[in-house]
Amino acid sequence: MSDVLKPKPFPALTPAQRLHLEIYGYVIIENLLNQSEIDTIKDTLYSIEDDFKRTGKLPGPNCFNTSTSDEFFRIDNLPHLAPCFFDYITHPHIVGMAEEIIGGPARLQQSDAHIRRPKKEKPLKYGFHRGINPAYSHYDKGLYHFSFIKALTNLTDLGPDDGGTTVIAGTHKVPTDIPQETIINAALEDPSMIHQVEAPAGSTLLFYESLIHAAGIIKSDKDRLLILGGYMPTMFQAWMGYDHDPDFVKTISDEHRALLTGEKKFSWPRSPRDLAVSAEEI
Ligand SMILES: O=C(O)CCC(=O)C(=O)O
Repeated sequence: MSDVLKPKPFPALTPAQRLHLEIYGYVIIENLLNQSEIDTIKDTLYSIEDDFKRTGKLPGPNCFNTSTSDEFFRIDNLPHLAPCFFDYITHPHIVGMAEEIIGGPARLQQSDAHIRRPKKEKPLKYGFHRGINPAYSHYDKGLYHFSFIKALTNLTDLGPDDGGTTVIAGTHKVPTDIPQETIINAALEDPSMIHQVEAPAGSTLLFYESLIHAAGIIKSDKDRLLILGGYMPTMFQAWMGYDHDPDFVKTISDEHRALLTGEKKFSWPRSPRDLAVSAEEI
């Protein structure tokens, strides 16, 4: 486990990546994790699932399962459960990107890791949803900043049949005045608006949580594993059930603790980037 937060790049996104996110509501950063990081997270996740199936026990305090079915195993609230989870959630590149989009210091709001397997039952439908109203946004230096950003990294290679995360491009700015079902039905009429992640293992999908998105539909016979962190400005609460583990945060650096607890709250210096500025070398 890495003890101190290494310098976060600023800006963390290239101008092209930042513009892609602005327009489509998401951007894919290929190969953010290396093979050894990917393998360690995958092994940890499979072993948590194996232990749960054998003993019915969770891997530690202050965590929970959103699903334990054969087709979808998900463990929630990760930082204290394994060093590889902590290293992902605090990864300087990921936190740097999150802060660039939020527009100031971030706190961890949510964290979870998933194993998805092909569904036996057909027909299959997308479970499109969004987690937060697009209204929680502001503009700074002409760029759209948002209060809830997710970094979702696929831990398996994703081809067209492997069920990568699927989004309705550009819906991050479509207000809730239009019912979600209406937006989804309109998009389904023209599949060019529905974008699905295809990327090598270790690639990170960065997206505004107001973007309408879904797990993709697995048509191959492969498992799909992922890990994700959700980040918000420090003055926001953690999502229900994702509060930090009080014993664990006593063991980490001040900077890491601040990221997990949001303890700086309203002490929130703004840091807008300029679109023309190149990304800092990582
Ligand atoms: O499984 C996925 O790719 C999407 C995960 C998801 O829906 C979410 O993070 O809200």
